[in-house]
Amino acid sequence: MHNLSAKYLRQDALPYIFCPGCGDGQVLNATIRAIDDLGIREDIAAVSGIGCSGWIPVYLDIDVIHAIHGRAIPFAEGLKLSQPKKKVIVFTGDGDCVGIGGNHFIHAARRNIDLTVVMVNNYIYGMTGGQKAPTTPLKATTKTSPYGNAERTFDVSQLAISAGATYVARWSTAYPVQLEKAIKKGIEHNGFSFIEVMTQCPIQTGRNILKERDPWKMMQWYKENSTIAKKGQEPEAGKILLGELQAQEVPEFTQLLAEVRREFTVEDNN
Ligand SMILES: Cc1ncc(C[n+]2csc(CCOP(=O)(O)OP(=O)(O)O)c2C)c(N)n1
Ligand SMILES: [Mg+2]
Repeated sequence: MHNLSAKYLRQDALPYIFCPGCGDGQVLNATIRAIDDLGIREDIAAVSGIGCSGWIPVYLDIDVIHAIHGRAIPFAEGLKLSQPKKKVIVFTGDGDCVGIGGNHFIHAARRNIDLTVVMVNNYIYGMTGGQKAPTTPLKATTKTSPYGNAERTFDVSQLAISAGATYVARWSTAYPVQLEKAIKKGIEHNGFSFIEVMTQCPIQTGRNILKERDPWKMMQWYKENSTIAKKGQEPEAGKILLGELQAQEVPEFTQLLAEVRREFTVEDNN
């Protein structure tokens, strides 16, 4: 067994529930490498919602809360507020984050609370059998859009930026090194960090949307259909924009809250 696997995985929880070729294992791999590089195992806690992607942190031998569908972010906010020194990382799916959990997501971004949210975007509700999500491409067929999806989609990274997230990056599983670096930067960033990972789901997205179930070919598809953001350069139209999309220093919520409490207490005592 690889030494990082032996060091970080709960051996008694293995084997994974992930299907063969699922990108969730690659997201877990990138996260383990980021945590190991930063040397912060003791200072980190993970929270996830419900969905295949919600299982990503369950295998990590650190403090983990596997919460309820759409509510990973509020659980994480509660944890961060009670233990502000902890670095809290959230694993969520596209349905979990911006379907049922959309309202929590935008408000946590607006507050700029110090969380690192890693969202697996597989274009679909994977765990429940392939229903359309707010990220399902227009006209794509799914179990709940058999004649094609008539809904426009969320660009979730842009939504995060508009709502106030102060670190935003989007990569795909075809860029594991860049993904690990983005997770590291997200953890180090003091504020709301959002990392969107375009991830192959060979079973649901492969069967229903991309009509290609070979995980390698799916990763190639993501590579061919994406473009990397470069300063001063217009991105290629119609492609998925990857790269660091936002990096701003703005006062963080738990620190602002402590400041407001201090000011209030001083005034109250006078
Ligand atoms: C309140 C509630 N509503 C619905 C469900 C059923 N449910 C479980 S996971 C899921 C969607 C999962 O999709 P996503 O968040 O994209 O995760 P993925 O499985 O694709 O990683 C749904 C609808 C639930 N568990 N709880
Ligand atoms: Mg999904």
